[in-house]
Amino acid sequence: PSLPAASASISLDAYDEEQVKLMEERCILVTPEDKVYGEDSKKTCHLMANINTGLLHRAFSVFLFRPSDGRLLLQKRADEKITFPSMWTNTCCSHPLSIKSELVEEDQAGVKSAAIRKLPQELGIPSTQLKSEDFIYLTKIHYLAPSDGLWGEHEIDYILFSTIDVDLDLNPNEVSDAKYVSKDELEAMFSDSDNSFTPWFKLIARDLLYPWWDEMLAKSKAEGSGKVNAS
Ligand code: DMA
Ligand code: MN
Repeated sequence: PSLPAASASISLDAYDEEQVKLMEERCILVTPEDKVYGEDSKKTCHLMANINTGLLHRAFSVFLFRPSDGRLLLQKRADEKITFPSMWTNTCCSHPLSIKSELVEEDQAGVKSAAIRKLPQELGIPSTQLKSEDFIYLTKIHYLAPSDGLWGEHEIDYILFSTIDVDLDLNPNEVSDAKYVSKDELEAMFSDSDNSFTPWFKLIARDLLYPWWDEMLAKSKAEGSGKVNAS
């Protein structure tokens, strides 16, 4: 990729202070083959001017299911978010940072560690309820999506599934609502034009989610926990 365009000239004054601070985080720059070659700020990585030159970074998307009924936990992004505000999406998304522990590629340990950092920060899940071995890595997807013209996403996104019980205490600066949904309830939400959804969640839901979800439900049943009882 060519060098990113200037990011210093784009003002963040109009945005939420806490979210502006997070734009200083150091994201991991990767090639389309997901080979790490550097780092840059979250701000630089999410400006469409830079994405249009090929700038690509590493991310993760968590899908958390409730063991008792196999329902998926969705969140609604806070109005304060700079990219894709006020949209419904999967449980939690963010970026592994360019630090030693989150750069580890063996067993996808780096992205799992980033997920264990962000689930408490966004949803208030106690860290004690989160263990690396409870996250299953499914695949990674390369996608590009504009948000509002100025901002967008261009990522290699690692998909992580987990079927665990958690307590929630939403951080209103990140998440304005959350709910557990069955497949039918999710379809009903998609059909309601009052709801908007992030482009990556729509993409994953359309192409990938349902076979995995079915397999997860079947496996929970087969394991004889007898706990999952989804319609
Ligand atoms: C970025 O999510 C990651 C993906 C997969 C879109 P985000 O905008 O929620 O990141 P953060 O929570 O760090 O702002
Ligand atoms: Mn991103």
